[in-house]
Amino acid sequence: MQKLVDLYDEAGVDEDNSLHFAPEGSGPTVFLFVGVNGAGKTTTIGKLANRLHQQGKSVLLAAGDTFRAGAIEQLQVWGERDDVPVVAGPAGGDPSAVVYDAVRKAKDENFDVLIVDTAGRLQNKVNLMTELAKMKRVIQRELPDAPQEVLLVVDATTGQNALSQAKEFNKTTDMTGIVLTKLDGSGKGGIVLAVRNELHVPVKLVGLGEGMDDLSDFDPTKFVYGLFKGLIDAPPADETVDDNQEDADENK
Ligand SMILES: Nc1nc2c(ncn2[C@@H]2O[C@H](COP(=O)(O)OP(=O)(O)OP(=O)(O)O)[C@@H](O)[C@H]2O)c(=O)[nH]1
Ligand SMILES: [Mg+2]
Repeated sequence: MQKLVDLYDEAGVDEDNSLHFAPEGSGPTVFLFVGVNGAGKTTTIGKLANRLHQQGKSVLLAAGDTFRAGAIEQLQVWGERDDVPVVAGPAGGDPSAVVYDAVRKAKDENFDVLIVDTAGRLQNKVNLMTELAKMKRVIQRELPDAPQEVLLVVDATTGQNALSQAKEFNKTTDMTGIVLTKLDGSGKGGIVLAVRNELHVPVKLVGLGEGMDDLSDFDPTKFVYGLFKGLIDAPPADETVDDNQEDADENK
């Protein structure tokens, strides 16, 4: 088992799993979330905003999914829950205009972090990729060092399809990290190993449920054990059981 963890570690030598922020005093940090519909972008944004807000950072959300019915309201509900403001435009409106307004507000009002939600689906895939590239340009025009992270959200239960998704998104958005969601479900996310080996993009966050606190930093060791659980019979925790057994034996 340790060998598997070592293999994983070797594949990720010099891998940086941490989220990158703008240096103190150099303007807001921007995180852009991308991924197919249903992957968990909006939910992850809600959880991450809560975490950052709890850490004392001022957080602003941008409702860049103007396409799917109810998407703006979904982000606004998270904003209320997290107690962070949300910049939104009209349903069906131009997502880049919303992003522009949000970046201006984040700059003018000195927010620490701006998190941008995007659509998982537009009229077609080409439109989606064009729109994402445009949003990124709008951000960069106002803040040359942003976005500090472009995070691809991947549903751990989607298997092989996740790899083609990742390649597609990577072409236009140059992602900096992966968020692996729904690890609480039956999917173990083995596909992430493939994504990482082919695209060399680290997993930075994992989603473990639908609740506010169900977000965790990525821990490669735990992840590998999770993947192969059931194939091996001696996870490290068993040592404790053995100790107890010895005690029980001594007490006989
Ligand atoms: N069990 C579980 N469910 C999750 C997790 N993350 C998201 N979900 C659920 O997955 C569904 C889709 O999540 P969303 O956040 O709306 O996904 P999205 O990527 O924003 O989707 P679109 O807005 O349609 O592009 C929701 O029902 C979420 O509650 C997770 O880590 N675990
Ligand atoms: Mg969404």
